[in-house]
Amino acid sequence: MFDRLRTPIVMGILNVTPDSFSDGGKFASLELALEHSRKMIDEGVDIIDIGGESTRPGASPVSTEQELDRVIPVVEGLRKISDIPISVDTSSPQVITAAAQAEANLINDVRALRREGALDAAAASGLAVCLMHMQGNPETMQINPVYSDLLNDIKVFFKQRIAACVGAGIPEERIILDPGFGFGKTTQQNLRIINCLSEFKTLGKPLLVGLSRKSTISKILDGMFADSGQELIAGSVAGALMAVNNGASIVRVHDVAATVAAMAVQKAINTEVAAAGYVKTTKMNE
Ligand code: 7PJ
Repeated sequence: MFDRLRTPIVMGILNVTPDSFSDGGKFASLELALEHSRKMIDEGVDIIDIGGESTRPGASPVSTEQELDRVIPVVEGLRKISDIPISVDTSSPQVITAAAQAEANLINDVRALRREGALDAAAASGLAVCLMHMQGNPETMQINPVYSDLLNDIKVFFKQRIAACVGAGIPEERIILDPGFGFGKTTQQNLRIINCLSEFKTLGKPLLVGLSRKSTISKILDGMFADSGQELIAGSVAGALMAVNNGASIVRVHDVAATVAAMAVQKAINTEVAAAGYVKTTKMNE
């Protein structure tokens, strides 16, 4: 699905929850969701990740009905106006199936298809899947996370989930891995994951990293500035660049324009070629 795209890939976040991490539910209605999607497409986003369940620390679960109501109309609406690749951030088998029918391209599951029925739904959908590592669940995951060996524990988890996917009929080539920055990890563990990201490359799968505007970034910056919000964007962009230089193929971000620009400079330096190498193709349907 990604062959016509440049790498690294910028995944733009489209939250359709009333209590989203930083969007404050601003995109809760279809029109606003599509407007925000158009803006991200203009800014050069490669794939849009639509999520209807808040997985912020302490968040409580959402019903299947609610999630379907929030997510599917946005997938259908976006597919009508654009051929941009669409990812759906879900753990629910019903949402996976409906997302595939609505012509989504990727299932992004923070629970790595561990919910009952999710593996089979994902296999039947024929879509690519992103398997994210999370210790515990969103309600309790930030209460004293403990690992015997952080990187190895995550690697073992990835191997188990890859085996489960393959067993269910999901081809290896459709699997993306994500170490789950902020999901059952201390600040220091999050930093180590980014610093040692290349360790996960041995599994031979593309890596996705999401650190945009997360609390580890704000903790690093805490007290340095008056709180303008700008520093959280700059900090998130810096984190995304580090993730890419350490092997991430996909970065999941709120701030598309800033990330695309920063990555163009990063690529120019890495390749010693001044051209950003990014030719904007029209992704809007007329
Ligand atoms: C992630 C995610 C992440 C993947 C969220 C937030 C919290 N999916 N969904 N990776 N985070 N794959 O955006 O702050 O890190 S929700």
